[in-house]
Amino acid sequence: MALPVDSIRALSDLHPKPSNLKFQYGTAGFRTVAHVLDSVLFRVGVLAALRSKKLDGKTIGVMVTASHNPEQDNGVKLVDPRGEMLEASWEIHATALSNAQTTDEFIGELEKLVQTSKIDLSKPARVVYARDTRPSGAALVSSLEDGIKAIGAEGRNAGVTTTPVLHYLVRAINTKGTKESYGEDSEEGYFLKLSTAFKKLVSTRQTPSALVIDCANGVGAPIAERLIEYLGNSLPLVLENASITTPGALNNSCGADYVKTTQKLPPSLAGRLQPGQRGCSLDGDADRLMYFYLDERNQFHMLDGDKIAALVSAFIVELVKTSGLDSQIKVGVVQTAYANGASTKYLSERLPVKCVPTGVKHLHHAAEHYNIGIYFEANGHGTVLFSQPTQDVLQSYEPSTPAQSTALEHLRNLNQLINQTVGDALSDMLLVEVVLAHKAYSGAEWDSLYVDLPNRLVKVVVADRNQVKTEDAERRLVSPVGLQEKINDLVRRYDGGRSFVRPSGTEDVVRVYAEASNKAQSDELAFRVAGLVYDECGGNPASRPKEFL
Ligand code: G16
Repeated sequence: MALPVDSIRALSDLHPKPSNLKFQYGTAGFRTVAHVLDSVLFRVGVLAALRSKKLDGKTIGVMVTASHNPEQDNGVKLVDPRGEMLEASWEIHATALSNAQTTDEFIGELEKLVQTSKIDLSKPARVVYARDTRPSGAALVSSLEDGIKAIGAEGRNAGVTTTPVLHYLVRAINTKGTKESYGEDSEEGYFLKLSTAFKKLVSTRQTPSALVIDCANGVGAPIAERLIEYLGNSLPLVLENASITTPGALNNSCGADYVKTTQKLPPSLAGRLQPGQRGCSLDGDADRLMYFYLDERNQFHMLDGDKIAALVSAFIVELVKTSGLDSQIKVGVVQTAYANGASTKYLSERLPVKCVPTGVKHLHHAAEHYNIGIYFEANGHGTVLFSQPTQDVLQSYEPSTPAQSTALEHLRNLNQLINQTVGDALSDMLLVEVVLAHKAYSGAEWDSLYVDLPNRLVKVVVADRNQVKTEDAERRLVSPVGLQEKINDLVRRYDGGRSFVRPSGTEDVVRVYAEASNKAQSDELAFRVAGLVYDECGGNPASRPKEFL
């Protein structure tokens, strides 16, 4: 069987590639200003279908979102059959297809891919897709649908939903009717799975006080709204920043990325969050989570992905031990270089910790090496993975005391509560609430597990971010040559100083992270390193922050 070239040609001509642009499938798929993405979406539709054929008709997911990016951006990422990110070797195919200049070149690239990857075109192709609330989403989805149609694949539109729900659906569809069934393949199935497990886990605990959720004016709002119906009164939730139709509101001075990068309360929550009350922020597609609270002096305190990792790890390690399974189940944590030094110290004293490059796919794969692998990026993106053998052990294990039996039951329910396909802000939020309820912790008590080293994250716009190359899980620069030595010289002058530089995978910038033993020093170090990057990498004068001067 051959490619349906005529139909691909006819529809591809309706989605020409902008001639002057080069696309790249990066950390989180394709991501850039929305108005240039039409051809990319069409081609992703065709590619997703080929990926499905390659995997014997398994359903492939496509999510149209630009997550924490501003509203004018959009993007698209592919989801492999178990709900995980697209296999790395196919990222190259995605980039190649997106950059074919003409329809003929595109068809040539497709034929090459079919040959080199030995794709049996007679296999069925199935794609499930969804989008977030961005105004550009509907048109991009229709370009994607043209791609799916052009190659004759079967498409299922999952509508407007969160990235984690789409990942859930992909896994649920592909495991339906098997021993590894992940749940009903519908949004209802997702809500039921999470809420049922949550209610069981907190059934013996007091109902917590209300939690405020900053929905980033994104798709987390309608999905959290529906989750409330399923949770009933087991967890009182107050939704803020839920204006999904207000132009320009998405991720604007709110959301998880705003909280993490500014280390401030979103201004819209001033007066809405009471001292002592817990609050959390989702990002634009609800796969990141940031917690916070105000102390009695109205001071803001952030509880980021590192704090979530610390809270959750301690709880899981304790449950494994109490259940009597500690000789069979090894728990480990995965972080990136962004993890606060104090969190790494706290965690390493308790369990194995590994550092990998930024990006969920790296953390996810590393976490799969543990029986229970906990991974969180400092930006609030993360989850917990229970390996299949571990899930089998949890099912078959026979506890010998009531305490063991309770701990085992909690572990089984956590396995249901946690969306293990990808970081999921709402599932992670329920997980945090479970631990807080069990520990009877306030935000302040949770925060006191360890004290963060002051830190600062800065962006630098440079001529070409791809000139910046790193090694050792992004902790050391190899290019531009000589820059790392200059950074080392600076870092040495700061007490407790640490800094690293890496190119962003989602924005056209270079990121600089620095920490030191006090706030003024971490800020100064970050800006001085940013100044070095600016000078050595051809910084864009328009973007030169005044702090560098
Ligand atoms: C994406 C990835 C995250 C990663 C982030 C880094 O996040 O999914 O794992 O931490 O990009 O972005 P950058 O490379 O720009 O620093 P998201 O939430 O935007 O999909």
